[in-house]
Amino acid sequence: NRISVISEHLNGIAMNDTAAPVKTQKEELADFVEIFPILTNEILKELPSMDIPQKNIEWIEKMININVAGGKMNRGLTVLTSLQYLIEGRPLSRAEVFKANVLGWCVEWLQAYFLVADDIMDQSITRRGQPCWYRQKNPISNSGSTVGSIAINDAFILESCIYILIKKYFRNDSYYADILDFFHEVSYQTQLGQLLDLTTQPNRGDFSQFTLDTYRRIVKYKTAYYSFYLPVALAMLMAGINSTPAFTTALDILLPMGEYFQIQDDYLDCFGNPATIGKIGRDIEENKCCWLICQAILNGTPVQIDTLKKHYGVDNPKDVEIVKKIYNEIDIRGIFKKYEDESHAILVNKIKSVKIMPQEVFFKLLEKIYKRKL
Ligand code: GPP
Ligand code: MG
Ligand code: MG
Repeated sequence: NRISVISEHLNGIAMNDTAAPVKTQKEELADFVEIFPILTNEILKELPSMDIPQKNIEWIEKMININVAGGKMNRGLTVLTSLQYLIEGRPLSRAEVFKANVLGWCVEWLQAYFLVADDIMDQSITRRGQPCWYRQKNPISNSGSTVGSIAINDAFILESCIYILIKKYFRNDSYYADILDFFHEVSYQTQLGQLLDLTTQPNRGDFSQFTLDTYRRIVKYKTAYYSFYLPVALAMLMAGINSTPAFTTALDILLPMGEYFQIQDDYLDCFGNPATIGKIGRDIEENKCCWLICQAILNGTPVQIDTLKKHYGVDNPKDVEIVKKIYNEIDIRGIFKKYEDESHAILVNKIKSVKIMPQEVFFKLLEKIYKRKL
């Protein structure tokens, strides 16, 4: 079939060490997107020989297509972009471009695994403009049931795919074990972040843990490691960097950058356009320790905070409206704008002081997220 022809073709390229042509950003995106069906096929093609019935293979295919593809792909593209800046003075080979993109897709697979599970835990409605996977129609049932709790197992399958792909393409590389370690460690850090995210608000109306320190700890673990540090660290491994100070420098910049990104996410959860961000915010309903409520507690009057305690964390549009009204009263948009500018300036200064590796790695990432609307 067509995919296996392309697959053989690309595997040929991957083995071939000729220099990759210089490409525009659009062409790089097209290259990245092009390998997705090939990687999916790598996973699916093993299943018949494992005696997995065709209807289950189709389930996995659909589940991968819906959950892994269709995001912004920023994290996935970051591996190649970073590698290009890290390898100075010579063009990347076709094999390097291909392998960086494989690792990029592994980060996207990791994210898919997290989001499928997170949407169940957060009782979210939509993701990337369609119903969350657990709310979609069960593809093999005709009784009108949903995927439901099978989505928990699908999240596990998505996780397993990462290791199938890494083994397939990196087994013979000296840094194979390091890649595995990074995925394992970052998964654990993100799981810890998810635990913090879900347990910081055991009782509605209790704001005692809603502080910026608590908030920062949550988002460092639940977002920053996997979204910012992981893709750059993978590129660093591919570039042959193994000095601890280089990884420490990367962490020192990418964790605060991840915090900045999550604060934007929190702002968009409340004020973003669902048609643009592809999801309907539920932070207020879910009683989340998000940046907005922490700021409201810091900036509100005792009366406003008292009102928030009564209405925050209630799954009812009237209560949500009251919370948003107080956000507006304290000019949360102004507070956010000021934060966004200050935090951008701090990151720029931090990046300017980097000597151990090319600053462009970090500037490029920052540029992508500054003042984002989705
Ligand atoms: C999404 O955060 C959460 C994660 C990416 C981590 C999930 C980790 C697991 C181990 C399941 P969010 O709920 O704040 O974001 P969104 O608004 O996109 O749902
Ligand atoms: Mg969540
Ligand atoms: Mg969520």
